[in-house]
Parts: sequence; structure tokens; C-alpha cells
Amino acid sequence: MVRPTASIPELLLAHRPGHAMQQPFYTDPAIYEADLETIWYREWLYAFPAVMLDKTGAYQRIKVGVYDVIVIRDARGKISAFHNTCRHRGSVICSAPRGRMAKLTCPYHQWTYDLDGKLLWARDMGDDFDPSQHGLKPVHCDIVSGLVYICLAQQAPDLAAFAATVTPYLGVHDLTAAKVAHQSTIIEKGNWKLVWENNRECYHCAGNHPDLCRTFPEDPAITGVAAGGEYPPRVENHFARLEAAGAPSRFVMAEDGQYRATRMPLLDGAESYTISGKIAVQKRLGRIPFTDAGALMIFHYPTTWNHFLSDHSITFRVTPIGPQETEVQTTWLVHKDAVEGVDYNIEDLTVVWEHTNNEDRRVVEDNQAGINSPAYEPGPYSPSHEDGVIQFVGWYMDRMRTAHLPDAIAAE
Ligand code: 3BY
Ligand code: FES
Ligand code: FE
Repeated sequence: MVRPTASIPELLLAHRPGHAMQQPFYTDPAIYEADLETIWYREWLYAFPAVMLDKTGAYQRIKVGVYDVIVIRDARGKISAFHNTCRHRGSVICSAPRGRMAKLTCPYHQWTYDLDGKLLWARDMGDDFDPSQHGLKPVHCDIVSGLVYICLAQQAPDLAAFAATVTPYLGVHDLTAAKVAHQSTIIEKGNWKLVWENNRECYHCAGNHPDLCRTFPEDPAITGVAAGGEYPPRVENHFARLEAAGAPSRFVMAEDGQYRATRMPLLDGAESYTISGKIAVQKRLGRIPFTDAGALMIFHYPTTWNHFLSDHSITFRVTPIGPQETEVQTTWLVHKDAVEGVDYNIEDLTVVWEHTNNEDRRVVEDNQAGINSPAYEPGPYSPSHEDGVIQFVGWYMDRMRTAHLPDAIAAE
């Protein structure tokens, strides 16, 4: 592959608004590194639903770039996150992706930490050794309506505005009363920004998502970001009906574009993302009084988009693995008392998004492969169908300009 001759500031200045990005943004290891430093190591990152840590000592391990993090529930029920590196000589403490520990014992020399990170025991370290100075290093960790977020920065940005915005929307979905019915983890051979660009439009849906298109409207008003704009009467009526039933629905977006929440109708008569269009889970998760409530869609850059339905909820987590490799983890949540084989079956619950994810993997990989050609030239986005992509690229470019361009130029 041809190495870029341009610097990051030059590439940022060369970006043409309304167009796809220059090739190095999708290919170059130096830009990938800059993405990690500028975005992934600074922003709040969605981890998983809190109900995944259902017992004391249950943990999940999360790797982002060079970081390795343990998220664990302590004896008081508090969920915290720690760097997965022992304060003795640095071994990882948890080597499995998930599990349960009574105490966090390092496998190397058995230094043993409490579930709150405090060092409890270290053998023969001498009289002047101070255990209180050798607790596990904390990682910022917060829970928004049952969804765990972490932040790797020393100083975490504000999460309160996001929490305040989405909490009323999420309340009716009762995510704390959920259990994980299924989880899938796929690797897409494409840059993380291509995964997002693809997610932020449905211009590709009719040509690629036969199963999703049974229930999900291709209408750009549904996926896009016509913020504050006019919605067709069908959508306005849906907002009014759902809000009257106690389910906040109207489109809302962060000032800086990092997140959006909106509850959109599905195709006429459709209730959920199933082949039949009917609900997939008879014992429904959440308190929306009717089944044709559409989908509450929340995204939060750079890690997550979500669909909260009248019967179940689906969260998606994006993790960059390399310049041309991204993990997408999908988690299906159902009511904790819903019984598999009685109230739902995994195949009907998951088939539409398993297919959709696989189709999206293919289009992202094809997109990446074509971009890798020296003949690639950034083309224009559709102003109507791809306004969501323009919005995502705008958010990304803003973050990169703020970090990599001198103030005077970034402000222009
Ligand atoms: O996941 C999303 O946000 C949307 C909905 C369906 C496909 N994608 C464009
Ligand atoms: Fe963990 Fe030695 S590296 S106990
Ligand atoms: Fe798609």
C-alpha cells in the first residue's frame, strides 16, 4: 500500500465536506494511532449491559488499543473498572475474556486484590512495603440506565449530559430487569469509521438487507439526522402516540453531535425485528403498553448504536482492532423471566440482525477493499440518504481538528 505523503493536518485541511474521506483515514497506521489517541483513549466507551455482571465477582475483560481493562462487580454490588495489569511486575490478572473471581489473584506471584481493587495480600515484600500504594489502577466507569460505560482518559469528559438526555428514553425499557439471551461477536475487515459510515445510512438497505427491510423502513427520515426538521405525519403521529403512553420519542441530538436518541416507527404493522414482523418475546422487556412501538434508536460515538423494541433490546459495540479491522459485538436482551423455548426462541429472536450484521460485514469489507485501490477517490455522499454519514464524519473531523490543528485553523 502507498504510504501517505501528507501529514495529518494536511489531510484534515484537504477534507471536502459532503465527501468520503481521503484514503489514509481508512488505511494508514498513523491515522489509526491518532484515532486511538484522540478518540478512543479519551471518550466514554460503551462496554456491555450491567446485567452481564449478575453476581459478586463476575467480570468482563475489555481491550481497546493498548489498554486492557477488567470491569467487575464487587461485594456491595458496585461495578468498577481497573487496568488489567498487576501492580507487582505487570502481569495481566484476568486472562480469560470473562469469568468470576472471589478475589482478583494475579496468576504470576499471587498478589491478591479485593474486588474494589485494594491490594489485600502480597507475600514477603519486606517491612517497608505499603500495600495501600499498590492497589489496582482504576478506570472511569459509569452506568447509564443499565448500560456500562468506561473511559480510559485521566480526566473523563462529562457523561452527565448524555445520561440526562437518554435516561427518560431508556427508563421504559427496564434494562435492569433484563438478561442476555444471546451475544455475537464478529470481525469486519474494515476501518472502524467505515463500520460507522455504513451504520449511519440506509441508502444500502434495500440492496443488501432483505430480512431487515421486512420491518425497517428505508426512509431517510428514520435513520438520518433531520434534526429539528419536519417529519412526515406518520412519524409525528408515532411520536405523539408513544409520548402519550409515557415513552419519550422525539429526536434529540447532542450539540456536538456525539449522540442521538429517537424512537422511530417500523414499517406499517411491524412490531419487532423478526421475519414475521411480530414480537419475538412473549414476556416483554419494558413497560411500553403496546407492541407496535417502533424502535428507540440511540447512538453514542465512537462505540455504540442500539435498538430498544417493545419486546426486547439490542445493543451493538464497536471496537477497533487495527487500521482495517473492527470488532462488532451484538447483545440481545430479553426479560429476565422470559423462558427460552416457551416465551422466545433464539433463532427467531436473532436471525434478522445476525443476517443484517453479516450483510453489513460484507459491504464494509468490500468498501475497504475498494478504498485500498490507488484509484480510489472520495466521492460525494447523498445529501438526503446519507446526511447521517455526513454528520458522523463531521463529528470525527471536529474531534481530529481540535486535537491536530492549531486553534486558529481548527476554528475556521
Ligand atoms: O442500525 C441502524 O442504526 C440502522 C438501522 C438499520 C440499519 N442501519 C442503517
Ligand atoms: Fe502479579 Fe507478580 S506480576 S503477582
Ligand atoms: Fe446495514
